[in-house]
Amino acid sequence: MDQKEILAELRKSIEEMDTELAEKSAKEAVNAGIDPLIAISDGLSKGMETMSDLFDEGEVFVPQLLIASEAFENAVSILTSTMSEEMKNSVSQGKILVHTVQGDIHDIGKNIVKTMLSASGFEVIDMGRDVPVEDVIEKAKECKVDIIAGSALMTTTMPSQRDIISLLKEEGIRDQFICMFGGAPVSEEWVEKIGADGYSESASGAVKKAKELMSKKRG
Ligand code: B12
Repeated sequence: MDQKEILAELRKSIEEMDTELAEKSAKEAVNAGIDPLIAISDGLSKGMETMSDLFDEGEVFVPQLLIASEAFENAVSILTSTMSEEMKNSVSQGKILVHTVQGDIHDIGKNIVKTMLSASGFEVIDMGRDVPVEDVIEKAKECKVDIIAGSALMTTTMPSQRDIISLLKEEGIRDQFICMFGGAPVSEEWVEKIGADGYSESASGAVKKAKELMSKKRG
């Protein structure tokens, strides 16, 4: 099988929620020497995009999304298992704290973003979901992260992203952290309105944005 066929199989495995196929094609990708990032962004993530669209159209439901995301994560751990040694020796792209905001337990998208960031060479600290604003700031200070990245999936929890910016300003440390936000209801306009630094509607876009903001920071 060539690269194109393996990528198509990875995509299909998520669209068909086939964990076995996802693992099998991830192993094939590793054996064929395909860059794990390409396998994730051009294979698995394409499948997840289809699933999200089908959900919006009422063709698939929550349990199917959960099975697809489990297949996604299993495949990613196979794809990235061979990377770890290489990654340890490479210069970190930056330290990034990811979380799902206070009051919000949706973490499928946040986990995909986390996976893509760490596969791209970022040092990722994952605080999980429903994380209080104060805890985010404390951890960011303690770990001296470069970027705070927060996911919100509900209109009712988006204000926590604004509260993070407000608290950073209150403490006089806003300029110490790059703040990036995302999640289905979040938009470029919202992120601009609350005075954050970056937004993306996708996980691969989040990596691109994080790299862009880091290179600005590093000059
Ligand atoms: C799966 C799901 C659940 C699962 C979550 C499982 C889990 N472990 O995450 C379960 C069943 C638990 C659940 C529960 C609830 N849910 Co729900 N859920 C969804 C659903 C169907 C899909 C979300 C999802 O995973 N999408 C797939 C991922 C891949 O997409 P994504 O998260 O958007 O992430 C992508 C981008 O946004 C971006 N991104 C994400 N995060 C970040 C972060 C950064 C920094 C960046 C740059 C980018 C980025 O990259 C990701 C990858 O491409 C949505 C519907 C929808 N269309 O969004 C409703 C939805 C979000 N849920 C909703 C609701 C209301 C609830 C409940 C309150 C239901 C209830 N009455 O109990 C509870 C929430 C409880 C709580 N306190 O959080 C509503 C929210 C409405 C609103 N107010 O805005 C939605 C929109 C459904 C609806 N149409 O009503 N839910």
